[in-house]
Amino acid sequence: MDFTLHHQAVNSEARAGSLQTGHGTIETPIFMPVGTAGSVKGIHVKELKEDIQAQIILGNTYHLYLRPGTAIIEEAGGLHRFNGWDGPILTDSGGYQVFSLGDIRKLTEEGARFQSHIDGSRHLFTPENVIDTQRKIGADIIMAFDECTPGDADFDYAKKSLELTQRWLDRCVNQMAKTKPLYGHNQSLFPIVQGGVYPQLRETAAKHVTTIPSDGYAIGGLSVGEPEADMYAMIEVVNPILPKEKPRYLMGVGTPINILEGIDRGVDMFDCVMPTRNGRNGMLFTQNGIINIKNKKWADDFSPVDPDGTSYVDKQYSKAFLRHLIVANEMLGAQIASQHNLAFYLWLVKEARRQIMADTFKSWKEEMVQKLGQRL
Ligand code: PRF
Repeated sequence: MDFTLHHQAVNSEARAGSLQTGHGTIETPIFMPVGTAGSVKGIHVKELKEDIQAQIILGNTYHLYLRPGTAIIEEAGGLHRFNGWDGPILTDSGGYQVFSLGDIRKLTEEGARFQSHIDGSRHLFTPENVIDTQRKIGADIIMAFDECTPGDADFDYAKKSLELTQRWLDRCVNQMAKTKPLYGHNQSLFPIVQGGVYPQLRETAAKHVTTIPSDGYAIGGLSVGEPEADMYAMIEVVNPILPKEKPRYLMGVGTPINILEGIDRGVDMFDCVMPTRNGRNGMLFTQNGIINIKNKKWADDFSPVDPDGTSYVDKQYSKAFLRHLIVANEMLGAQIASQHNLAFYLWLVKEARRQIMADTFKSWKEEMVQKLGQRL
């Protein structure tokens, strides 16, 4: 998997690159829509590709393993065949999803024991079987099995947690070496940097992952309840240590502003459920700020959903109609809002890339951050 850096911004760590995968090239910086159970909720593959212009989507090992189960996906010929998305796919390892289960999971040296959120059945994820499952799902990018350290962990907890993640990473690397792709395309393992909100631990973690030759590196354990300033500070500690010539992926982040701040600090890849989850709930992201479409003030606003938007839904439907759909809990409302938000996120990273290439990123970003924070 080759990563080419095309341009480095002036007075910013922002970069424009391209990442070649067995399912096509990804232009970075990029936002990756989340398809937890194999589908980006409410969005057809055709719309993802043609209207939203997604270049890579995410799947979750935890969810796919529990339902429909790995055997079905393998029988289908991998997730690409199963869901009809022929672009690149990244799967998260389950480290974060299991962590989110709270008191129905237990971490040991061996791995994570947990109960299914669906039927309460008991399971064990280990670094080895999580790699095997991701091999079978057939993701182009496979994530290492990690413990996502909670945002409020004290230093001792964060240190022990990081050390466990590091030992698990070594086991993931061994398992990758012992196994092969099943469907003819290459699969790359991305290690994950943990370390809580402690610069010293983040530095150790970043140095450790760079000893492992990889096609890319991820930053985890952020946007998990810590102050935003800590998140930015940790990115600033980690990125200068990670190799310049490899893509950097900030996991599970975030708002449009978080994404621009991440790009400014040298992050290349992002994912988040926010555009779809918040969209279903009536929150629309636009260039001029955030709209809560449920607000009474939109009830008789017959102007387009977003006159500046790039998706066809932005001009096809009015704010008043979309408000009506969301308030009435009509499923089309959730679909329109998700499609609008995803198209906006993809526009945002594409425009960021254009500004980087034109050496105008920094001033554009400052201006955008002002606008994006407004409530309309
Ligand atoms: N680890 C994994 N997936 C993740 C995270 C992590 O730390 C996060 C944290 N924001 C989101 N998704 N494996």
